[in-house]
Amino acid sequence: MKVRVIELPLDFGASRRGSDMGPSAIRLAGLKQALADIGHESEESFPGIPVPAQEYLEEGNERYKYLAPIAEACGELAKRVEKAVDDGVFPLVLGGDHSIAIGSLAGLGSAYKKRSKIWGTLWVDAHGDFNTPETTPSGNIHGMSLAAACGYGREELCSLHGNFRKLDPRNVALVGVRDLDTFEKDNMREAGVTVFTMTEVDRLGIAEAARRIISFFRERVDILHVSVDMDAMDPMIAPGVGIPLTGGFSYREVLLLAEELGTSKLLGSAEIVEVNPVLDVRNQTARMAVEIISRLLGGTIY
Ligand code: HAR
Ligand code: MN
Ligand code: MN
Ligand code: MN
Repeated sequence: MKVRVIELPLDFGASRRGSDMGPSAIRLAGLKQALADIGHESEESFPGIPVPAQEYLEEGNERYKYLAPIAEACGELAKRVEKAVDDGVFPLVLGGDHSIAIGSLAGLGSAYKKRSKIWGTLWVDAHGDFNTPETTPSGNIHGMSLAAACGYGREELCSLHGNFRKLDPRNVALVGVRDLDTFEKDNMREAGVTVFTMTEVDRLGIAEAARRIISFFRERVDILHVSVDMDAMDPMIAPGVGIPLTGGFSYREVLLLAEELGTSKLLGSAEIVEVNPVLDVRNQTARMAVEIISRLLGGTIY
């Protein structure tokens, strides 16, 4: 299979800067070779998507900071993701902070709509990213991206790349979740997304949780996107993220989940976000990202 790597080095959807260096850290950690090792040819989406530097931008409204430049960059990302699906290659999106998912999900929504395919998203994250400008405690758009794709939030984000709801929230599951804002929970309940909290993973064990996640999608969708926020991992294995939060996935848990997804034949695209080299230790988090990508794309130990 041919993998097209699409990078969006944008970090102003979050407060902690530095995730704009994520894509180059992931490349440096050996992404191309890791893909080749499991038999995938890869190509880059060239030239890169232009992203202005935060220092030269106006923050804009404090309830949705940097909305205009985020919408612009995500619009370009949406085009490229849709084109990758049209070209029959596997879109692998590298962030950047999680606001970039607005672009990925818009591109996928549009690509699958014209094929009449039912698609879903697994959101691997410590957070829900289901705030709206009304509920956000921070004004940071990376905490609103999943909501926007499901049609909740600012028009500029919800109608990006086409005036329709990109993703049906009933076809969304989140896993790794351990930090939700009070009103964000209300948004999620109203939308009807399915949440596998960290508590649930503890109760079931990761093997059973992975089985349930995969059957959830098998029963509902033709094709699955996975969006991996590296803060879903425990900071012991992924310290280089904007918001490290204790109690995340262990090394073996996340690789088991990724491997089960990789062998499920459901995956049509993937995205890795929030690798922050400024906060990392010897590129450990980027290396972890490469291991996760390798499993998601079918890599196994033996
Ligand atoms: N819920 C908080 C907010 O909306 C924090 C969101 C953090 N998001 C990410 N991506 N790091 O998941 O501001
Ligand atoms: Mn996130
Ligand atoms: Mn997160
Ligand atoms: Mn973050």
